[in-house]
Amino acid sequence: MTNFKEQMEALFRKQEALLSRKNIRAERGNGIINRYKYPVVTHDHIPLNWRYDLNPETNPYCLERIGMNAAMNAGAIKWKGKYLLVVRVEGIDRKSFFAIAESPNGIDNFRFWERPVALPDTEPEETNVYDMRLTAHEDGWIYGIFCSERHDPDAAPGDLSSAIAKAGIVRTKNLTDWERLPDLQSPGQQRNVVLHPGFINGKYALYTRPQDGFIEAGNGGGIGWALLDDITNPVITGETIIERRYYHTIKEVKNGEGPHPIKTAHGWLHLAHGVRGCAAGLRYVLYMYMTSLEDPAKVIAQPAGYLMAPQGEERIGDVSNVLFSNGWIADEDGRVLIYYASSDTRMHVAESTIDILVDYCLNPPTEPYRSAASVQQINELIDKNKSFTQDEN
Ligand code: M1P
Repeated sequence: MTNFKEQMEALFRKQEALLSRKNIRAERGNGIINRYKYPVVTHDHIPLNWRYDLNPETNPYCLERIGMNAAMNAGAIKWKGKYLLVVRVEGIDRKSFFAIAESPNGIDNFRFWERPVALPDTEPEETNVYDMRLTAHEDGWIYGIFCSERHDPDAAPGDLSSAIAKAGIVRTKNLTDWERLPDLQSPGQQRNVVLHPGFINGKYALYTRPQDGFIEAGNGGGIGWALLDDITNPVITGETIIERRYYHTIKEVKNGEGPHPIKTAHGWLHLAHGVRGCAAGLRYVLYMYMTSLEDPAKVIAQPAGYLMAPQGEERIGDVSNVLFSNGWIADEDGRVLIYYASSDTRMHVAESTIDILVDYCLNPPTEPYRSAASVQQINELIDKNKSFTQDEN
């Protein structure tokens, strides 16, 4: 016979050890970002009372009743001095939902609020929701834009995979009560839609990712930019591609804006994901670019290649070889915390500063597009380093 009390106490003890574990800065890598050793939120962080029936009468074998599969792709915001992640929690039933986890320092001790986020359920066809980007907008609201997914009503009989991706929009003043606005209306499908924090010529501004189908970006050439007169009637009438995909780069197949950009004295810092194909499937990496302060749709810096790619245990998970970020926090002291998910499974944090990220964006060579040009870039650096190198062969 199960000793319910003992087993339950052991589960709570084990979880408390995980939640209170101090995170450790990993060894210095390339100087641009520093990873932390332990994932910050995983499915094991999900409160036990969301998963277990705690009553021994109705759960005599002490079994988990509602299983959790992953905790990933979190939006982020600093709010009332605390570091909050709006985590995409995925149950074992494949459905995602949002739940807020809070930390006192941004790098460890993340604990979920009492209940998951209850989004207003206004869209009867909506099957799945995920990847919320949070924006504290100049208008005083905190907006959350997320992917709202449903089965394609025009799918052929028996085709249960074709789906439609739309951008759902909610807003809140307290992160507890959410008002749902109409979904973004756009000519094609949309994922990775992000609200710019300020008005642009009196309009709301969106980073978009137009796509032909549910998976393929197709003719949607990259990250787009669209202005809205009224966020409560969000209709895209014109969209310009500002950050393009290119052949034989890290963003050949797809790219998408991460969190909303961070304002600096030198321009807006952007974090995005780039996707390329390989024999193992799609490979998702994180990269950066900068846009002009005066015109956030004008790209002014594009360091070549990726900022971060999956490494170690990050490489493996439900969808392996993926790093994805839709949340970062710029602290008052210049620190930047980059929250990223690995392989659609768990959340991590990496640390940098505004100054370092600006330097990283403005100084490395830009994309060479050809091997011969890459060699030339390396030779130029070797030449520049001549007087600093002791042994010249
Ligand atoms: O599985 C990797 C990612 O795939 C999608 O991103 P994108 O639309 O850019 O291809 C999303 O489903 C995302 O949630 C997921 O992490």
